[in-house]
Order: sequence, then structure tokens, then C-alpha cells
Amino acid sequence: MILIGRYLSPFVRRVAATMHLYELPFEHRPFSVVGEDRQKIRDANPLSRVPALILDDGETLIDSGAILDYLDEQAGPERALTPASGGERRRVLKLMAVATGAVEKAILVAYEERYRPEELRHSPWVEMISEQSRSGFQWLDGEAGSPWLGGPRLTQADLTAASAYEFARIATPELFATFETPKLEALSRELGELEAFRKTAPPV
Ligand SMILES: N[C@@H](CCC(=O)N[C@@H](CS)C(=O)NCC(=O)O)C(=O)O
Repeated sequence: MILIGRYLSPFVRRVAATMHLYELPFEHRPFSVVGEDRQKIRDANPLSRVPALILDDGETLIDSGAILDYLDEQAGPERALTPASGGERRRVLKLMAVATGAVEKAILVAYEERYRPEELRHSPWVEMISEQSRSGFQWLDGEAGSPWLGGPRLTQADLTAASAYEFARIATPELFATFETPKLEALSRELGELEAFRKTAPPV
């Protein structure tokens, strides 16, 4: 399999960490969504987004949620990091929805700073999306358990939340200026103990 996208992307990272944990070998092509690799990404995904996963038979999967669904299927119900049903599944899906939502808003904030000229920025809009991101990360911090978010065992919620959190700390540190996130810090440290997660750490 071939995984397209840089590990700086929290969406690529959660897929890569999951593949390492499931011991599914893959070739990594760290193409960037900006610059000369854009066409190569578009060849795999009409939206020019990462991640994309090219399977051994040539089929290409896009969107990290759909890719994780495929990987869970490959791992089988015993090893899948997303619980199969019931309240445990609903909780993990909710945690993942908040984590991906919070980081999507952080990405928008980063894009505002990176791509929009300062004189064209509309500060109420930037404040609105910043607040959504902050609120998501604060909520996650309140939910974090000991050590895992979803309870006693590691789930996809942990990989997703830590990937999202670590990205936002790098790309939008200003979002965290007014509150502490001790539990997300602890989660990040705990996952850092796992080689499968550690080796997906984006270069800083
Ligand atoms: N819902 C998508 C989001 C993927 C996404 O937003 N990827 C970013 C990189 S972090 C990207 O490709 N951005 C380029 C763009 O959307 O133009 C997923 O879960 O895979």
C-alpha cells in the first residue's frame, strides 16, 4: 500500500500510526498539498487533499475516516481500534468528531495567517473559528481519562486526538495562550511511548 501525505497533517498521521499499530506495511510518499506535488496528490484524490491510500490492487481510498474504516476491517474486530458497536463506539466516534472538528478549525486559522494578506483578514471570523477550535480542545481535555480517552484501552480516539492536538500546538500555538491542556499533554506523552505513534511525529 502507498500512503500519500506528510505526517504534519493530523489526518495523515492518524492513518499512518494506525497502520503501524496494525503492522500493515506501506510505502510513504510525503507529498505536500502546496507546491510541485499538488498534481500527484490530485491524481490520487480529485480534491487535492491528503491522506490518500493506494491499495495493492490499485484502488485508491480517500478521507482519513474512510481509510480508518478500511484499516479496521483489515485488522479484524479483535484488534480494531474503533469499537464495533454500542456505547463504547458512540463515545469513540464523538471524541473523534470533536478532535477532527477542532483541528479543522485550527487549520483554517493557520491558513488565514499563511495565505490571506493581513489587510484582507476579517478578525471576527478568525475569532469565531479560533473559539470553535479552543472549545473543542478544552472539551477534549476535560474528557481525557487515565491514560486513554475512551476508557481502559487505547482506541482510535487517542490517536486522532493526539494527532490533532500536536498539530495545533505546532501550527497555531496562539490558540492555547489562555488555557492549559494537562490531560492532552499527558495523552500525547503516553502515546509518545509507543513506537508506532512516535515514528509518525512530524518534523518540527
Ligand atoms: N476530511 C479529510 C480532511 C483532510 C484534510 O483536510 N487534509 C488537509 C491536510 S491537513 C489537506 O489536504 N488540505 C488541503 C486542502 O484541503 O486544500 C480527511 O479526514 O482526510
